[in-house]
Amino acid sequence: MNAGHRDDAKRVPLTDYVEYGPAEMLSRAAAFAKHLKRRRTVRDFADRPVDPEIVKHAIDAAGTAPSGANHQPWHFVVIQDPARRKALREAAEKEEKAFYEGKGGEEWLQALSPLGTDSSKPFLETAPVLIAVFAQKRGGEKIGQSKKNYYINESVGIACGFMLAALHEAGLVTLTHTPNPMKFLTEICERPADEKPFMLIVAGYPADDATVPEHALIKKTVGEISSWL
Ligand code: IYR
Repeated sequence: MNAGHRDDAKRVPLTDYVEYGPAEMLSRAAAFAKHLKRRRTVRDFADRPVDPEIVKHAIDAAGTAPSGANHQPWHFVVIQDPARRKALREAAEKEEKAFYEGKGGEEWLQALSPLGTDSSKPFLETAPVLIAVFAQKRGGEKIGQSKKNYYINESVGIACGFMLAALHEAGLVTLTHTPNPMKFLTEICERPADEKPFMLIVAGYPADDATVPEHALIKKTVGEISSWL
């Protein structure tokens, strides 16, 4: 009765939940927000290597994201091979050049202007971690299945958020990069044609002289981004 689920589907006890006392709960919530507020999108990367185990943990964290029907409609390609990275950079910079030379349209280019981005993407070759995220139209809760997937963008978006938080927690800086269009990733990453290239996540150590745009420090307040009815 009122359980919010049917009892005939096989269920197991919730054993992973830990309840904190009210004071600890509050301080954890505050500390987590404070920690995430220190995250910055960085475009100036050092070429220092990162332990691949850290990347594996970040993928593990991303893979815990909630997803439509628990189909986990994502695949992460860690691109290490220098030849692939060179090809990727060349393809991305070609698209970006067209974008910045006008294809993006006046309003979009004006919105980006305070970020100071342009078509040069050296980090695609120099940053130690480059992960291409793919969204799967078909799949299932197990590898090899080909059922229809649901809420694909929402699911993969949340997984990317988890991954960014995990990399930040490990002490790395990150960049979400979405070359537009990014169909070229399919071939470079050897993925099937029915998977959609979703996002590139770049991570590593910041360059010694790394800077971030002042514009990116403007954040809306809790009062501005929420209504309590
Ligand atoms: N993909 C381009 C343009 C770009 C678009 C948005 I929206 C940004 O927030 C940042 C950049 C690029 O990566 O330069």
